[in-house]
Amino acid sequence: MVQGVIFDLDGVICSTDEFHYLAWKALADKEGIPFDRETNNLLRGVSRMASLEIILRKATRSYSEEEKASLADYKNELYRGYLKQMTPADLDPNVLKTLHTLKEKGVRIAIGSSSKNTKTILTNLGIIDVFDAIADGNDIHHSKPDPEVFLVAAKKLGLEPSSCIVVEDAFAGIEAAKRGGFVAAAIGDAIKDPDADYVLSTLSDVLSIALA
Ligand code: B16
Ligand code: MG
Repeated sequence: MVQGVIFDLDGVICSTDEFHYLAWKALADKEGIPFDRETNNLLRGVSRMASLEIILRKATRSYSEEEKASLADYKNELYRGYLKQMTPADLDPNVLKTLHTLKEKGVRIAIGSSSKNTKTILTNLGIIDVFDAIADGNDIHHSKPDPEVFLVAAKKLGLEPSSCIVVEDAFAGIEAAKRGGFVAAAIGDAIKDPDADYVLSTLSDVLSIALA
């Protein structure tokens, strides 16, 4: 029986994945590094520094650790600029309804995100108090595809991984869910992942799985 649902944030609860893309694109253009949507998809669920390393693979010169730290800060400042514009009006009503329905039916809900900006985003969207637990980039040492963030979320919920569904838009997130012993439901870019247990065309599709 499903007792909990752990939601990824960027690309699942909200469209901040597009802000990540725009900020990385601006950085790549500034440095003269090729960057497109395909490369951006490789960054889904991956930590900020690991994302930068992926982008720098196409650079024509090497970067010192100091330069890398400064580039990561530059990207985060651009990204946080986009986050400032977010309000509860940016939350899809379908998402909010799904969260409330799960809670009404006694299913515990959590966030499992690699992002260190998770709490800013949830606050701006007005849903920080909706979740029973939040595990984010500040709670972990290893980002997806390592299962750590989902294991922390399950622990905070007081549930076993096998009784929780993870909803993810990233291949790295589906891998993390499976490695952690969770049921993996894919949405967005991750629907192409053959390792997903379920495919969702919209977030409310998780209700028929969780409440079956
Ligand atoms: P930050 P998720 C991930 O969030 C994003 O998908 C990924 O693109 C980003 O690099 C990572 O968070 C770290 O984000 O720079 O805000 O700490 O998809 O796991 O919710
Ligand atoms: Mg995501």
